[in-house]
Amino acid sequence: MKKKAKETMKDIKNKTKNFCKRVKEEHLIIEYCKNNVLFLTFVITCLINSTMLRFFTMNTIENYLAFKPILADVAILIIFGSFGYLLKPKNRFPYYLVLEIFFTFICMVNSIYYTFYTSFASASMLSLTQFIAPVGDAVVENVLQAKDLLYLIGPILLICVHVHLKKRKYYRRIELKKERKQHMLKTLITGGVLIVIFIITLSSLEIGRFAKQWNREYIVMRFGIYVYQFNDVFVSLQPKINSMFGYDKAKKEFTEYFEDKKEEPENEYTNIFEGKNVIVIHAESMQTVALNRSFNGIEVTPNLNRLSKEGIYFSNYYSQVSVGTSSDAELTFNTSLMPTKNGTAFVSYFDRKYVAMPALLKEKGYYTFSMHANNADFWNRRVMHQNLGIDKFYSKETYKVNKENTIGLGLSDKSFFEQSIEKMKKIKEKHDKFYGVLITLTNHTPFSSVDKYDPYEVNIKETVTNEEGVEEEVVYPYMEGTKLGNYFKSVHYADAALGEFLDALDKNGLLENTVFVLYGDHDGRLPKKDYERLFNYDKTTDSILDSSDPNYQEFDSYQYELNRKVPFIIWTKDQKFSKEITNVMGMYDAMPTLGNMLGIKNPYALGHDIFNIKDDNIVVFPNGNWMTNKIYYNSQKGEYLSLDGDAISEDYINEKNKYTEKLLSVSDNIIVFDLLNDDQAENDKKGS
Ligand code: GP9
Ligand code: MN
Repeated sequence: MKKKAKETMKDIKNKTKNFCKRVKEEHLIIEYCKNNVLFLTFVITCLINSTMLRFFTMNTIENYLAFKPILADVAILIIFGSFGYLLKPKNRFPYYLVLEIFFTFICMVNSIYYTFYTSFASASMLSLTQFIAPVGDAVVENVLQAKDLLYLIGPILLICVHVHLKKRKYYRRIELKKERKQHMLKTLITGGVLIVIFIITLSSLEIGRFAKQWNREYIVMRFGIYVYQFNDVFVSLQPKINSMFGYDKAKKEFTEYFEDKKEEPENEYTNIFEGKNVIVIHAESMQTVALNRSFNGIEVTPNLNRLSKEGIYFSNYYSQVSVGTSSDAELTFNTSLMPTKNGTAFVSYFDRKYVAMPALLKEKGYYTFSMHANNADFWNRRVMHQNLGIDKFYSKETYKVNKENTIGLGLSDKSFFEQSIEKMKKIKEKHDKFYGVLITLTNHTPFSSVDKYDPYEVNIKETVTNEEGVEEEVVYPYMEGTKLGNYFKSVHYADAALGEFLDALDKNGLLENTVFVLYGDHDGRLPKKDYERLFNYDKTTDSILDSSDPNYQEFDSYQYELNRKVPFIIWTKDQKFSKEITNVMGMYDAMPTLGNMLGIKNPYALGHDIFNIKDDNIVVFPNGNWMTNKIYYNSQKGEYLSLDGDAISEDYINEKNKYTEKLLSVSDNIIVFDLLNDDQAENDKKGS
């Protein structure tokens, strides 16, 4: 057996050696180039175009040295080009010209689009003419630049090569049908092999992002513009395909659900903030675990702690995000709907009708705005914020971002807040009431920019008296060097930025007649083992306590889920509520609860006003898990953790499971089948 394998290896070696020798001696490469001029011109010019596009758009060293997009581009071009060999030589030019124009078009459109939007074009945006039309003229006037025309060199070169070949009677060659087929197959296989090599080099993160397709720059940088664009068409068509089947059933279920749903009654909080300005902080990855926690006597979040003590603090509040993370949090907070089962609402279903908090406040005369110092196309916010009823989205292009004020993903929170205050002062001058949401950025995974903030130590320091009677400081590393430790440092920075922001708001009179709201958008996706260290640290051994130790605190997958909760705080400068709400609550309960205070109602809310539902509340998660004050139920495993130690009946679980399934289905159908649009149209008809 071993001998046979050895012989085969030897055989392959010899064959390769002979082939290389032939290539050298018979000038096979030169021969190949001579015989495939048109095909090669097509591949090379299109490759130059796609590389040029990446150079002109994402101007970073990382991008210059990127090999993967080149591999992907070459593979795609070879595969498309291979079919040209099925045609007779004289008919190939039109085929390659059409392809060349098509690929050049992709590069040009993206080049122009990038100048305007700092992102890449998406087929899904074709249906967005109502949002894009107003900027159409501006594109021609201000955006079309000389570099966008450079891509035309590709087709021009192809035409020149064709004219030259024609003169040299290149097309008069006779090729048999069988030969042509063989040629095509060989070329196609080469392209296929390159694709396989490319796929092997991909990481799971790259594959995951490719499937979601929202981080467009990332995908173009790894997969090249051509693969990006084909995938984009596929992803853009998905919502259309999903909404083609099952409309009647969805509509029936929807109607029944809302017929059965009881209207929220009024309570002591109804309209208490009617007419007040609203400032909402979407706090990136802010988790409740950081609140009321100290290291060496210094609080991680002194400002949030103060707000939570003075305001209304919902201390058992859970984010309900799916793959859409930040954008899902925005969706659920503002509409009381759940994230979609497939794709994300912000990216795949941006053209649906939503009943959202900003839009309802707009109807009451509010000016609505959002501020976030990242690219406006990130999570498709440019489009979705408008759809949710936001008058103006102040995105990255309205902020001064440079090396000095950048931390991690982009503009530091401190600089973001400083610059936002200036914008808010102007807004206040012009509008008598406003609703504004500020989306922070610094406290974003991987929390590794620790050297960029003021030092905050997450170790344990103790003063001990040594044998000679001298006092000494002993340091135990505790959370230093762990991801969770870095997270606390990052949160400490985010909290300090928030504190400065509150001071500046106060100084500028922006806290008068204003409700200040803060929510953590989702957890920081921190390692379980770091929590185990946090709760079970044994400083004498610098390790985790043994599970047999009486002080050992169990931290299993349920504890992990429970720890993912995020803060939700409603605070005003002049009214001290000092109230903690401990009933479990989901992001989808924010709109009914806060809406009731502001005097707005969303008849299609899936959550509840916590002051009405109280102890009876249920938090449904997108994966089908759910929790109440009594239990956390894991639907994948069909197991649960009792939270109050009481036995749970099967009926209780069955009933809640049914509720969860119905709610998730209704929510998804509302978005996929655009049911709010239809329902409103029907109501309008009835009214007229
Ligand atoms: C991006 C920021 C982070 O602009 O909001 O998004 P996330 O990665 O948390 O979804
Ligand atoms: Mn986020």
